[in-house]
Amino acid sequence: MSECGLIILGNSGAEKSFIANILLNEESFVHECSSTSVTHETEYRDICFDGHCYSIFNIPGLVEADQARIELNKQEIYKAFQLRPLSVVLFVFNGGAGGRLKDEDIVAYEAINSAYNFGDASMVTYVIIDYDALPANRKADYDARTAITLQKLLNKTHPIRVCFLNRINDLSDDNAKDKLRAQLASFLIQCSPHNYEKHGDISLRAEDIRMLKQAIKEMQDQFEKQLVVMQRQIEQKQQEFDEYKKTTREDIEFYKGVISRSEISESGRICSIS
Ligand SMILES: Nc1nc2c(ncn2[C@@H]2O[C@H](COP(=O)(O)OP(=O)(O)OP(=O)(O)O)[C@@H](O)[C@H]2O)c(=O)[nH]1
Ligand SMILES: [Mg+2]
Repeated sequence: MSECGLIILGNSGAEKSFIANILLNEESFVHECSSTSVTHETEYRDICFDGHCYSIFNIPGLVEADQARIELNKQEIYKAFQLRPLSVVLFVFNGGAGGRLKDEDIVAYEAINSAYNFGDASMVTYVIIDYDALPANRKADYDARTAITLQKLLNKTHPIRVCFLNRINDLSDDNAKDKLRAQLASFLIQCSPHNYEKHGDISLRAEDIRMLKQAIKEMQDQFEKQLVVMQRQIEQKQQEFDEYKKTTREDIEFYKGVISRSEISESGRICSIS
């Protein structure tokens, strides 16, 4: 059994279950294009690759329109941390229309952060930005701008570690899935697990969501203006991303091999938590 969790958080539709399945190289968890939330109960599966073992959790999103559902979602999120306090937490943000970060995603992050105190250290929060509506040939400095904006919106003084994923257009394209898996795996290997203690409850009330989203929107609008005078910082950051992409290109080939050889552990069936 794996002692270390891989807790994938984010809102409904952020593609959490899809990402978990890509890592597992199997359609283990249900993922659907749906106007309502798909995952409602926390479940997990163990996986080992390259000597690293994790319990990958499939967890509901947090934000929903009604309070009763939010309360249920909170409980499902607690379960994952109770079962595997030592975890790597990946928070999935979507690059929404026009490439802007979704206000709702920041609201969800802050609410969960209020319970688990992700803190400021770059080691604690690992972020996946899943490009939703964006073309692969987006603006050259998009990654840097987005990472810097996110750092600001999440109120971190240290840079956060971000993995940018491209959307796969054809879900039957196994090669594209292999590439995505390798990209995720090489990012994951660099993420150190942290012991998460619950300091309080996840703080989110349905009636406050609209106001919270508006506050984030205003912050994002304001910061967009500041970015104009941050060109040098953006260029530097983009260089870092470009360098990283170059060095991970070989890793992608490496992980393709490692993961295809790896075996899901005996206890690798889906475990539901009641
Ligand atoms: N074509 C394509 N579809 C994707 C991609 N990533 C995710 N999807 C689809 O997006 C939809 C939503 O993803 P899910 O993984 O179900 O989202 P979730 O975050 O688990 O959502 P909840 O379970 O409601 O919390 C699913 O239909 C996925 O198959 C991609 O790269 N390409
Ligand atoms: Mg899901």
